[in-house]
Amino acid sequence: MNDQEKYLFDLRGYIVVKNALTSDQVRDLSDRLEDRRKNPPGKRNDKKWFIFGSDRTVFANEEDAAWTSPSLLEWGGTYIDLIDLPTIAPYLETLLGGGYRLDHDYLKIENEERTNTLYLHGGGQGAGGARDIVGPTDGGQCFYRYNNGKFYNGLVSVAFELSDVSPASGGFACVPGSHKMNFPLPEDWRISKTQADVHECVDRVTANAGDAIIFTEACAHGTIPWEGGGERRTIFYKYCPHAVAWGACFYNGDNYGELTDSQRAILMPPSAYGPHEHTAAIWKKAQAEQAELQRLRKELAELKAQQDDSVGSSADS
Ligand SMILES: O=C(O)CCC(=O)C(=O)O
Repeated sequence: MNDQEKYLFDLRGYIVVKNALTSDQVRDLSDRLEDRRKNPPGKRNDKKWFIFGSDRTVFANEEDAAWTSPSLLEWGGTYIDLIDLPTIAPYLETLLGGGYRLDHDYLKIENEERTNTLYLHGGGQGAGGARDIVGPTDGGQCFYRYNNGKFYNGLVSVAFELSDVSPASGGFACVPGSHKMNFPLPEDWRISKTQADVHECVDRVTANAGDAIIFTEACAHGTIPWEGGGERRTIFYKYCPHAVAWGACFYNGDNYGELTDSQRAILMPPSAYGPHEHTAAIWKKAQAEQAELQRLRKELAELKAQQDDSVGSSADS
C-alpha cells in the first residue's frame, strides 16, 4: 500500500484496487456463481436480490454441525484463492496488522428485478446513530483509527466486482470520511429508495470487473438503488484483526479441501495471539473433535436406519 493509497484510505475510508483479479479468475468466479444460480440453495435467495454465503451468524440448517454457516469457500477454485490473494494481502496487512483473519464472506446480485434500497450503516466511533445495524449494537467492533504509524480497523471489506458497474446503474456507496465522524448520521439521509433520494454527501464508487473496493466498515456505507440495465455481481470477503470477530461461526479449514498454510492461518478463529503455535494446537484439537462428532453422528444415524429397517421388515412378516 503506497503513500497515496494510505492517504486516500485515511481521508475517505475506502480505496479501489484496479485489476485485483485476472480475467481468468473473474471467469472462474463467474462460472461457479452461474452454476449455483441455476439451483440457488436456502431461504436467503427468496429475497428480491440474490445473496450467497453469509455473515456467519446463521447456520445453513439448524441441525448442521458447528461452524457450518454458509460460505462461498464451499464453491472451491478461485473462491479459495481469494482468501489470500497476492494483489490484496499487502493492503490487509497494512490495514489490519499481521495475523488478520477472514471473518465472513458473501456474494450479492443486483439487477432490474432485484433492486435494493440504500441503507447507510457504519459510522466511526459509533457515529452511525442509534438505529445503525453496525453502530452501537456491534460491541464497538466497527472502529477505525490511525495511531503511531499504524492503521486500526475492526472490520475491512474487500468487494470484488465480477461485472463492470457504471455510476448511473448503482454500486457501492459511502459517506467519505465518515469513519472518523463524531456526530451521528442524520436519520433522514440513511434510507433512499431511489437514486434521486440519495443525499449529495454520498459518494458513488464504481469499479470494473476484476477491480476490488477495499473499505472500512466504520465508514457509513451501503448500496445505491439499482436503476440500470445489466447487473452487478459482487463478492465480499470481510477481514478482522486476529483478536476480533463479527460472525458467531468460525471457518473450519478442514471443510474446504487443500489449503496453503497461509490460507489455514487466515481461517483461524479469533484470539489474542492469532495463528500462533499454541492457538493453532487448540484449534486443531477442536477440529479433530468436530470431525469425531460428525463421524459418531453418522454412525448413529446409520445404526438407527438399520434398526428402523429391521422393525419395518418384522412388522411386514
Ligand atoms: O453493495 C455494496 O457494495 C455495499 C455492501 C454493504 O453495505 C456491506 O457489505 O456492508
